[in-house]
Amino acid sequence: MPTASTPTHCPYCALQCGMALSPLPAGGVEVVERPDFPVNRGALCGKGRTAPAVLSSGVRLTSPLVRSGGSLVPAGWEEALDRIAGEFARVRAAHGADALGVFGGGGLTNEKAYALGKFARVVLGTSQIDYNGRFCMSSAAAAGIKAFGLDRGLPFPMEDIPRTGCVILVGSNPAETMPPALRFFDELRENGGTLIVVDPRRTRTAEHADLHLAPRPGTDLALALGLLHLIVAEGRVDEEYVRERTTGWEDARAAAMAHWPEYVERITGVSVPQLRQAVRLFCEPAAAMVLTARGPEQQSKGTDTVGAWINLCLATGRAGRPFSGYGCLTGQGNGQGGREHGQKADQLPGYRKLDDPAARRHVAGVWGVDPDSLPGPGRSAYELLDALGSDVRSLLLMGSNPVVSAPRAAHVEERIRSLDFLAVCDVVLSETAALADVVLPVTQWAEETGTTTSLEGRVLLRRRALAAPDGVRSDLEVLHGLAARLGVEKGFPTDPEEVFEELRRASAGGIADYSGISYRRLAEGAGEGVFWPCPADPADLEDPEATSELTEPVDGGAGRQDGGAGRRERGTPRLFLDRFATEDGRARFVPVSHRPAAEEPDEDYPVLLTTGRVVAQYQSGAQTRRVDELNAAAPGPFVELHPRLAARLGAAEGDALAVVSRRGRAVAPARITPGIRPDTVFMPFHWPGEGRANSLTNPALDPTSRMPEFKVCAVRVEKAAGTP
Ligand SMILES: Nc1nc2c(c(=O)[nH]1)N[C@H]1C(S)=C(S)[C@@H](COP(=O)(O)OP(=O)(O)OC[C@H]3O[C@@H](n4cnc5c(=O)[nH]c(N)nc54)[C@H](O)[C@@H]3O)O[C@H]1N2
Ligand SMILES: Nc1nc2c(c(=O)[nH]1)N[C@H]1C(S)=C(S)[C@@H](COP(=O)(O)OP(=O)(O)OC[C@H]3O[C@@H](n4cnc5c(=O)[nH]c(N)nc54)[C@H](O)[C@@H]3O)O[C@H]1N2
Ligand code: SF4
Ligand SMILES: [Mo]
Repeated sequence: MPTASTPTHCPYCALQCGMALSPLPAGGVEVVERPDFPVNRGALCGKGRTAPAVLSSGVRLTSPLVRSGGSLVPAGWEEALDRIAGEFARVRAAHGADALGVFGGGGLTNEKAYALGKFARVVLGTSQIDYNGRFCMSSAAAAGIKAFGLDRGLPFPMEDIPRTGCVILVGSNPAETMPPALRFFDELRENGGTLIVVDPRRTRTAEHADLHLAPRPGTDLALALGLLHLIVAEGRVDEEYVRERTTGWEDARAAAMAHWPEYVERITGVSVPQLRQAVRLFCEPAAAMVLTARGPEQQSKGTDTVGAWINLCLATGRAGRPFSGYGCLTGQGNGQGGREHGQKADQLPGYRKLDDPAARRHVAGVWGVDPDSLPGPGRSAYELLDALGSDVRSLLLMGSNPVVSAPRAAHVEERIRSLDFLAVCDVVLSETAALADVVLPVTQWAEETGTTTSLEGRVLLRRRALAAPDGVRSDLEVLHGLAARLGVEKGFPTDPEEVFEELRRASAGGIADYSGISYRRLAEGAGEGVFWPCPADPADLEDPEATSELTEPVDGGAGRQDGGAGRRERGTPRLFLDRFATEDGRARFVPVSHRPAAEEPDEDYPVLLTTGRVVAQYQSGAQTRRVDELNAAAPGPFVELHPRLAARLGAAEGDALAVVSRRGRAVAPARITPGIRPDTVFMPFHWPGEGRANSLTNPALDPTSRMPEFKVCAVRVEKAAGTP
């Protein structure tokens, strides 16, 4: 094992901050700064700084567990793997391959996500695979593909943010969710640019803004349409750009013109003067950006909502030009790569479509199987969870904790309990792992090598820095062992680099083309990574057969960019500068109109609930709730509410509040702040049990992305007996 410090990246969010791990004399590692990595320049949030705490044996699983007589008891690896393979074979024989389900995660490395998708299609033969990224950025991805022909969260590096004139940050709270990224917005303002934050709460991010718009949750679509209406009315459309680089403007324009500013004010609660001010700040500088995160995306109309914000960029000529554009701030550590290589229900590696015959032929060729043997597209994440125990009888879960993080969680928990068989691979005994029949303890970020793709589309190498404890195996070893037991001896290597080499070939010629990226190249220099698409350099590939295929142009689509010599080293940091990734190279406007949330307040449920995050906890909290320092900073759930609503309830700070929706009830202490809209309460979703926010949330799905409506539902708030 290395004795010097090993450069790597944080295990948590999509910023993928650079850090180094240094061995400690008494064993284990400590985090040291890596100022050479350009995105965070050494800065880390508390989660990244304390990440090694989850490596210690006190908090993690170090032995497989097998259910016996109602409880989970330690077992050997052979027994545990035999049991899973045996159950999967039995269920498949009795109910068919689609009775087997697989649920993955956006935190898994590219190698794991790729191997998991291949395992489902080739070994199990099931179409029933999806992953938690569906709950994350799927609406932005769908809107990006519609408009630009390609989904890469940010089409430019973060370092471009301080060089634009104005950023509208819609439903994104980087002060809590990506603290080192706040620097880019502060630098923007130091350079004379402006920041507009759109959030129903005056967040710590909004404190950094020049203008804070606080719309009613679930009304971002109307807000964007109102702004576009004003842009047209004030003659601020970039007619030449619209003519030369886009299609579909007339329909989008007509839809926007139906959204009068006064009408939009009534829907959103954002005043007409504020709308006008936002238009002025956005349109006056030479360049501007719109960045969205989960606020506008996690809605049952998230795809249309993001489409409306993209329309705003297109009408004003702010896409595919230097320091301008639309971007989505992807969330999980490998949220970007995790959606490119095949763990999504409708997808094959390289961001290929499972229902595209040419894509099936290419990938089946790399996998050495008959294209006709590949199943078709399966169900989306919530639909898959909802089908557990009925159509889907046996599940393999890797990298998610849906008992805490899925919408309508009590129902999802009940579905999980009704499974014939559940196998979970995790590093800790998560709330979902605790329900499993077999739990497999796996290695973590610092103990294994692998690649992730950050929110910028930057492929990065995480390196093994210490040995894993005895009794623990990697996810790749698990898949290898299960495949062998199910009769597939070859094609599931345990060496991550070998998996990556296959992924390169499988992705070649696809939209997310990684064929020109190698571990060697990723390890070069300061480890700044390579931006996809990065088609292969023929000299790089050993296999001359593959070379001719790999050097074909990137399906004419990806939109050649700041190419030239730099391209081979860094890939493609900036997309769309010459053309968009559509067939005709033009961006497409989408005609969209306002519609209400799936559940609007009424007499019985008069208040809006929205949900999100706090800085010290990560997601379902499975990892961060096991770190003392983070628990001290964020010990439990709370209900954020406005003083006026608190007064109406007769509630004081810290009083136990019961929040009740049509799906369930949650109890947590009141946190009173004038920064939130009086018609809205906010709960973070990091905790299980009584304070579980997802007991309340609405699984209404976006028709295109199948994203659930985490960001708005109707609730009743009452004082609960006792103190929580
Ligand atoms: N500390 C921490 N950091 C994280 C994570 C974590 O769990 N904890 N998770 C990572 C992941 S996977 C993700 S996806 C990202 C998420 O990163 P963000 O999107 O920044 O996080 P959220 O808190 O979910 O939502 C952002 C904001 O949306 C606002 N909002 C709620 N409803 C609406 C609405 O209807 N419209 C608008 N415009 N805004 C609304 C909320 O008030 C909130 O401030 O964070 C990543 N980073
Ligand atoms: N109400 C509400 N709910 C939400 C959201 C919201 O804003 N509001 N946001 C949604 C979003 S954006 C997301 S991304 C989801 C996330 O929610 P989850 O999918 O539950 O995400 P995590 O809590 O990160 O779960 C990851 C699990 O995998 C384990 N793990 C970590 N690394 C590995 C690995 O390498 N291998 C294996 N096998 N396991 C590993 C962790 O210990 C943990 O148990 O939550 C969604 N739920
Ligand atoms: S901002 Fe994200 S990547 Fe950076 S240290 Fe924090 S959790 Fe890790
Ligand atoms: Mo996410």
